[in-house]
This record gives sequence, structure tokens and C-alpha cells, in this order.
Amino acid sequence: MDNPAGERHSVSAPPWALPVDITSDPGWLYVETGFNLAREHEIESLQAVGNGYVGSRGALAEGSPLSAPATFVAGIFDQSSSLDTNPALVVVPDWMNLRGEIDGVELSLLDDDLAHNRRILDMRQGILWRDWIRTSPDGKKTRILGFRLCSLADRHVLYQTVLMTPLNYSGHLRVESHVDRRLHSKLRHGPELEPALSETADRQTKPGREPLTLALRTKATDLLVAFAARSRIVQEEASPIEAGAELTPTTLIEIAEFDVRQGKTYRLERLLTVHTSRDSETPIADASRHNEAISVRDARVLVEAHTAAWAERWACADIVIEGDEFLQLAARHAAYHLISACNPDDAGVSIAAKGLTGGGYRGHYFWDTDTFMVPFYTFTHPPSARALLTFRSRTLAAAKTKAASMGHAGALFAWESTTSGEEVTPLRALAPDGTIIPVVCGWQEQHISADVAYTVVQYHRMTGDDAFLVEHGAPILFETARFWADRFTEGADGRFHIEKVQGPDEYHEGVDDSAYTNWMAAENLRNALWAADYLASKAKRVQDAPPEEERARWRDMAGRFHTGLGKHGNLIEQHNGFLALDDIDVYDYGERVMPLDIILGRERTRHTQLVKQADVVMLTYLLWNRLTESQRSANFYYYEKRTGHGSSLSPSVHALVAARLGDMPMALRYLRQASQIDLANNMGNAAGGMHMAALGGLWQALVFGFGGVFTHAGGISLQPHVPEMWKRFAFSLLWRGTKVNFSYESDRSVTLRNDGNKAIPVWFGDSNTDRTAERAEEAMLEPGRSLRSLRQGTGAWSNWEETKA
Ligand code: IFM
Repeated sequence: MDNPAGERHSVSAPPWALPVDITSDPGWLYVETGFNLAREHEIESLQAVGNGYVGSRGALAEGSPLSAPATFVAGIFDQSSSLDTNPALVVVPDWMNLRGEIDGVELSLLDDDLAHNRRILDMRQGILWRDWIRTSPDGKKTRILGFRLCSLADRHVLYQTVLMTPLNYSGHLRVESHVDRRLHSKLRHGPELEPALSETADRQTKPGREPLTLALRTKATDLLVAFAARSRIVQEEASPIEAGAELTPTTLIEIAEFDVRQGKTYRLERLLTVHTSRDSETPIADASRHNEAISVRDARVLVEAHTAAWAERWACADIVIEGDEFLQLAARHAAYHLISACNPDDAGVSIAAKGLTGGGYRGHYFWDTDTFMVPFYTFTHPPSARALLTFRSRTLAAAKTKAASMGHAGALFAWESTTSGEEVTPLRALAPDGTIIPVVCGWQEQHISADVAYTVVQYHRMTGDDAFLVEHGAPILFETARFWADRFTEGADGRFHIEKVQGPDEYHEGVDDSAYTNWMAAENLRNALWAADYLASKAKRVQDAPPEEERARWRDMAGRFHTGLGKHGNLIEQHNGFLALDDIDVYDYGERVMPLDIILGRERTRHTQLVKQADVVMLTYLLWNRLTESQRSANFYYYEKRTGHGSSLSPSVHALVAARLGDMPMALRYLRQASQIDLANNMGNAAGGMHMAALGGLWQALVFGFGGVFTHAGGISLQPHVPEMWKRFAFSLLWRGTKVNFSYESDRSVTLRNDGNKAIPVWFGDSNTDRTAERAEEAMLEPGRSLRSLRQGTGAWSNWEETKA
């Protein structure tokens, strides 16, 4: 893939010029023109910037009565209120807020011609641009061009700059730069922060002063969040104007007032640093020192380090889809938000269901991270995957406590958690009809333990990271296996059963023998056995490794569990009694905006075969090679017709499986649906933040479904299914540290290039099992070399040939 670094200014650019240019290739830009009242909150989610440590919604800098700005710092949770003790991610002070006045008239978008306002998410550079020609009611035109970013190179750093040019007047300008607790998001009523510094008098400022600080504290969890800020105005042909300040215990406002001349350019530059008591015991001093240290250098250095960090990530994460502009945008947008959501240096946090882009689901962590997002990181940035899986190992004690509290051995991960790993799923929720309903996922969606275990093994297959396996992976695998060994009970039919759980299909509660749970639990047992054998073969000792007697029991259970197969040919019954429920065909209800369970009502839904989201289809995907070809398609087509996609996690999995089955019309339809979840707000709730799992699912559908990539310890196999209208489909992934580029062309060829330094066995096939020596299509992809194969009329692939590509 080409080096996607953005264009840079030359070193000789004047100081009042912006330190970076907007990316010129429109394929990297997500542009919002004007101001759409109905869409504003979803735009703020879609155009959020972040770096996994801190994330900020794409709200208008100058605000509006409709704006819902919010900044979140990963791991900063507090009780929602004294009445509601369920923890929520805290909205920290809004650092992006700017207020401007020209000759006493406030800069506002709402009294302006909206056509000259654009917000541009520059995904290549991780920057949100604002390009606005402001015409005030008295006819004064000002060109405003600027951007904000959360540095990917130094995650504590936030940077904002705005270039202002009076186009038809000379006058007086006042600019206020706020860091303000009062500007909390109006989207939700989350925990309130309290002032941590009361003294303000000695924080008044003079030119050349030190950075100003604002520190606030969470009430119940006693976490401190400190900002340090410094701003200045750089102008043509004159020295910079330092800002003065107004400080209160909850606000930090820097103010600059100056005369402006027509045609001249003035640039506001703001540098902020954020540190918390999760990072050190001295966050206020750290924020201040950090800010001071960066301020003495040119901002260009800071911005270049940031864009270079993005370029490095894109080198492996970019997906090219030539021939479908919308899907191209969606693929990049998904990767952009996934990169923005994770901090590989902090294994003390995970990724919330909405990342750091909104307060939906109170910022809680779900299986969304492990099953839907981690594969993206495993294949494109293993340190991020390692951190997220290490988070699970760090919370293993909490998972063991949860299992014990339910009378079970081993580890049961929380269905919803925060940094502690304790269960925080709310016990009740407000149903769409206004009634309060019990929420049972916290106790019943036990499949999460098997989901985490599955992801651990996938990570090890791709990376060969034995150190991780010894320290973190194997303990997870053993303890989750112990949980399942305790949960499986032998029935009179000689099979092992699990009672009273909930599968991914949340429309059916308290079911027995959820197929997804049973199959994934059995896989968990097999993977724990594999880890024990593998580590023994490497003479690696792991604490609490299973003795032979325990292993024999795991083997027995994995071989004799209730599969749901048998009574109905190739069909796996989703849970006991599912196939006797009232049948339903979702296509009979036609196109609809309202979810089907709402149309039918909760009670009726429970008595039907309506499935909320990919469940047996999810198992078909994850355990592909455990099912025969006929079982895969029988189950997909049976359940697809009965799935309402009431969860954003569902369409991508359907796209993936349909692509693997070679059903391209169906695969494309679901891919489009998956890609529209936030970009077209097709679930109606993008305002609450990006659906991070849907983004991870989209990436998986593209790479594992259309690209047909299968994960092996011994190399890479593929079974691509690429739509003919895509002129080119390309992506990269890392196998054992070596980057491989995949490129599918419209001549039905696939080319693989080894960009690393390790030879990689490659072959065609859709089996998860390792290659066999006899396979004719096998080849060794040597470092620096490319191999090409052509799809024949029969559907088979030609032998690999060396190419110069
Ligand atoms: O984890 C999901 C679940 O599968 C469906 N409801 C929403 C949760 C958070 O995204």
C-alpha cells in the first residue's frame, strides 16, 4: 500500500500558517457540510477524534443550543448519581470550546449562511477540520480554518488551532478558549465532577506565564483529572499575542483581544495536556510539566509526530475498495474509529461499546471488545490486542469472584464491566413501551467467558506470542475451562448440558442448551487442552495448569456435549425447544424502521423464533471448521430468515457468512446494512456514540468474509469471494510480525506480497485446520516477493506464480 502520510508544509512555512494541510485525496475525508439540526448529534459521534486515552466528540467549537460536546478519558468512571450507583464513564471538561467576537458580535453558525460551513474528518491524519466562511449579521466576512486532534504519538496531548482572516473589514477580535466543566454533554446526565483546586487568585496570568491548570475529581471513585492549557495568537509581521485568563475552580478560560486588519491572518494555537490519577500520583504537576515541555518546541513537531503515528497505523489497517465509494468510506471510517479507540499502553482499560465517542451503555465493556474489535487489532496492530487481552487477564480475579458468587468454579467474566472487571450490568431497563423490565444478561450471557478464550487463541495463532500465553492467555483459558467444566452437567442421554443461560439472541432468556454457548464452551475446553499441551511441549510452566485427571474430564465434555444437531438434519437448534416456537419469517414484515421485537411486543417475541442477532450464525462463523459444508449453509439460511437484526452486531456477521458461502448478493446487502449503522444512522441511535463492535464486525466481514482469510498457526489460507464490481480490493495483515498485502483485481486474480522478513506458507482453503502437505495450491511467500493466482472458470484457483507486483 502507498505511504498514506499526509502532505506536509515545508519547514520554511511561516509561523502563522497551519502546521499541516488537509489531506488532498477525498477518499480519506468524511465531510459534513452545513448544519443539520436533526443529524447534529450523530455527526458529533461520527466525527469524534480520539487516541484510546482521550476521545472528544466532533461538536462545533463555538457550540450551539443543540451541541452535545463531550470528552471522555479512558478508565475515568464514577457512580452515575447518589440514587443510581451504576458506574458510568465521566464526561470531563470540554476542552474544545471557543468563543469569538468581532467588534462585539459573537461568531455563531446559527445566524449564518450554512452552506459555507464544513467539518471534515481527515481520517488519514486523525484530524477534525473546520472550514467556515463566517458572515456576521452586519456583513463582516471572516475565513475560519482550523483543526483539532488528540495526539496518537503522545496520548496526553490535545491540540487545537484556528486560522482567522478578516476578508472585508478591519476591526477588533476577542477569542476565548475554554476548558469548562459547565459545558457538559446535554446527551446524558452522567456523573458530575467536583473541583479539586479551590485557589484561583494565584493562577491569574501574565504574558509568558506557565500553563494554566484545571483539576477536577470524581465524587465516589475519587479519581483526579487534570488539564494544563496554554494558548497564544500568532500573527503576520508581529510577535505572538499571549492570552490572559479567567479561572474558577471549574473553568479555565484563556482570553485574547486584539485588532485585526483586512486580509491579514491570525492563528489561535492551543496546546492542552491531560493527566489523571490513574497515570500517577501527581497528575496536576505532570499535566503542567508535560505542557511546558512541549510548548517550548514548535507545534509542527507535535503535529508531525501525530500524523506520522497515523501513517504507521494505516500502513497495515487501510482497506481499499475501488468501485464502491460508500463502502470505501465505511471501511476507512471503521478502521479510523478502531484506531482512535485503543491505547496499547494501558492494559488497565478496555474499549467501551461506544469507544470514547459517546456515553451510550455508560461506557461499559462487553464481549463487543473481544469478539468484534480485538481481531482488527490482532491482525493490524498486535500490541493493541495484547493490551485488551491483558485487561481480561488482569480482571480474572473478578471473573473468578463472579463465578464463585454463583456457586461455580473457574472464571465467569462480567457481561458488562468497567476497569475493575466487576459485573455492572444494570438489573433493570426501561422498555420502549415505558415499562421497567428486568435485565438478565449480567447473569445469563455466560458465553462471554468462551468469547474471551476464543480471542486469546486467535491472537496467539497470529502472533506466536508465547510470553503472553504463559503470563495471561493460559490462565484465562484454564480458568474459563474450569467454569465450563463446572457448568456442564451430564444428562441421562449421555450428553453434557448447560442450563439457564442466554445466547447472543437476547430475545430468549433463561434457555437450556444454548447452542452458541455449548459449542463455544466446548471450544474453550479444547483450547485450554491445546494450551496445556503446547506449553508443556515448550517446557513452559504455568501456574494452576490442569492435571491429567482434569484434562481427561475436559476432553470428555468437549466430545460429548449437547450440540443441538440430530433431530432436524443439519439444523442446530438454537436452544432446547426453539424449533417448536411459533415460526416467523422476517421478510413477511417488509422494510421497516422499527425493530421487530417492538412491533411484536416482548411477550409475543419470546414465543416466536424471532432471533435478535447472529447467534447460530455467529457460531457458524466462529466455528466454521467444526461444521460441515451442508451444516453451514442449512443453518445460515434457516436463521437468516428469522433474524430481526435488533443489534448492531448482527448485519456484519451475516455479511461475513454469506460471503464465505459465496452468496454475493446477500453478502453485499448485509455489508451495506452493516456499513450504514452509524454512517446512515440506520438504527437511530448513532447520537449516543459509534457502535464500535459493528465497526469491528465490518472489518471482519471484509477481511474474513470477502477476503476469505483464515487464521492458522502455520500460515495463511484464503478463500476469497470478491464482488465483480469491485475493481480492486486490498488490505494488509500481520502474521507473526510479517506484513502481508492482499490485492484482488477485477481480472479475478489475487496477489499476495510479503512486506516483512519471514517466509509465510500460503494456500487456498476455508478450513481453520492447518495446511496439509499434499495441497497443490500451497506455496511459500518469501520476504519481498509476490505471488499471484487466477480464479478459473470452474471456481478453482490456479497454482501460485511469482510476480513483480
Ligand atoms: O453486546 C451487545 C449485545 O450483544 C447486544 N446488545 C448491545 C450490547 C452492546 O453493544
